[in-house]
Amino acid sequence: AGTTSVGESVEYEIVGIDPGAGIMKATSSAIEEYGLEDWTLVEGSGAAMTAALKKAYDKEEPIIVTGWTPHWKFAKYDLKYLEDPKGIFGGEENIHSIARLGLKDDLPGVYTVLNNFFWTADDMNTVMSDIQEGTKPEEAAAKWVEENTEKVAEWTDGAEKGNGEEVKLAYVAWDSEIASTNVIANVLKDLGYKVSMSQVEAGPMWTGVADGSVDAHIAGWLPVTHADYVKEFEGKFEDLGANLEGTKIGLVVPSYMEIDSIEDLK
Ligand code: PBE
Repeated sequence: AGTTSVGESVEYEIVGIDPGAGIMKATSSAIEEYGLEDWTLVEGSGAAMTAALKKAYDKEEPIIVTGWTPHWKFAKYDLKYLEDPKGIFGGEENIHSIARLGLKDDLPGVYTVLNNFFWTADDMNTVMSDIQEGTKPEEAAAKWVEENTEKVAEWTDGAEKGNGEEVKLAYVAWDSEIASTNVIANVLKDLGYKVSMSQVEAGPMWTGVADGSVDAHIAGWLPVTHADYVKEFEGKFEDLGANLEGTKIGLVVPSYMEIDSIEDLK
């Protein structure tokens, strides 16, 4: 440490992810609200962020990333959220399943599964960690589905079987959503639907459901993280409620860093 400030030690950079992510908007607000005008939020991707984190962590170097829970990085590394006394990043949130208008009539079986879909952070972590350790996403999803037949039976309860009808799911390449979307795709395929998963940015994911070119996404972080998208497309989608409760977003650092609050970045 000595005379080097935290800012100097990380070149006044916060390692971000894809620009459409809600956490990027929240971080920009935090930079403003905490008076961090010397700082830059670097755009990238979820994968680039975890790569940068690994690189720094292995050398015990300082790093500040945009982070969220559930995420495998908390099991793999010793990390902490920086306190956010101004509450810019919101509190605990839930992940919602979001359907296009008309899905209920057009594909009632799919609608029922998405409406019933509910799991825990532990469930998601199991799939995410498998993928992180090298299992292909579709295989990790298939394995979780095989090992959790009771839970899956609750989701498919009362759902009409498919006969090869096409279902279009959109998702963003965030580790949490790669896990969830692969699991739901697996369940719908088992039920007889032909599922396509398109990987897009957050904006197009919400737009696709709103204009009906996509049937659903299961990645609505609410009420705060995706508030702008909800506002923009209000009335053009159906919110099927939470599929996972107790998420969190914020600025994350390795525990070996001697700061505790976003205020310490000033
Ligand atoms: N995330 C993961 C997303 C939602 C899911 C926190 C990176 C976001 O910030 O929009």
